[in-house]
Amino acid sequence: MPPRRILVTGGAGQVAADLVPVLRKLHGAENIVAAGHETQPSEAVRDGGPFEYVDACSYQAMERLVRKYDIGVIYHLATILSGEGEQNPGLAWNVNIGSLKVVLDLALETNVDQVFWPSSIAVFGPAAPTEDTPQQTVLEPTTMYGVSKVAGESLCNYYNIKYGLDVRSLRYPGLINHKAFSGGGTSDYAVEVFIAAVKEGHYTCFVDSDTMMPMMYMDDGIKATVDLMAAGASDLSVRTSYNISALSFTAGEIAAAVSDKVPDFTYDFVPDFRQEIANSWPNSVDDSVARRDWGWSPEYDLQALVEVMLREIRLKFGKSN
Ligand code: AKB
Repeated sequence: MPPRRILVTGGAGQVAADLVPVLRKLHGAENIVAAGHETQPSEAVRDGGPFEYVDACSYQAMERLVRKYDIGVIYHLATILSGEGEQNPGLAWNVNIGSLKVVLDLALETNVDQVFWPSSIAVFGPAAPTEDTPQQTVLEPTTMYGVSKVAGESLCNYYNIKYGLDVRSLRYPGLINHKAFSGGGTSDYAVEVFIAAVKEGHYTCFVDSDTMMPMMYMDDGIKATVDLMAAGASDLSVRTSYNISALSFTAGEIAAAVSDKVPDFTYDFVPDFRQEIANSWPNSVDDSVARRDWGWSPEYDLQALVEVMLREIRLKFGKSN
């Protein structure tokens, strides 16, 4: 039997820039179809295997793609993030929920038998415990992004219970990477600080210095995604979405850690509308269920993350500071 072909939507996005090359290495480049909407993908994603443009909210367009490549697994990464979602709540709802419904329905109608969908720490709101937020707790988000992620988690769970569809999901923390930059997220300051330090020598952070949220180096996020998808179905006790955790630090702590390694780097804090979003999210989450069910554990601590990010960002922008 030839390997099942995999479709990755959101192919021009932050997670796909790292996930697609890993999947191509694992399963063969020709078996991984990346699909993006309008924005330019990274060169590696576009040139390293099949790439298509698609509107993931269009059932017909997605069906054409799934049938053309005889897709068996979908990583449905297309999403509008929290900051952009607060500025255009209608778009966030339509894209985040509309496209997920398309993917789940399409899976039932075609040969797709496994779906991955990213949720987020944004499912938690101010009513949830702030420290070590449990897997199961009150979900009352105050952003449209969070609302769409709670609804999406319930939809995934419903398709699993009602139709037996093998849908798997992670509540991603803020993901820190260097291959493609997200844009539109609230956790983006933890990436921007590296780019600004290397390119400009100064960063004005859009949240206060004592703002804390769960964060993770992208390699750990990709490992979690691949490991969850490879886990035995009978080991999984959660079909909404798993908490995963790696690091928690304040905006001031990450800026100081970068400043330790970049001479003359200066920074200040001028909060904008994203402060309120960040304030509504937890400081840390409890991922003991993911650890127990499928052996999740992260590898990167803050020091390792700062080292690799500075090395890669310097390489990317040809700087040696
Ligand atoms: C965002 O900031 O919107 C995302 C997330 C934490 O889900 N990176």
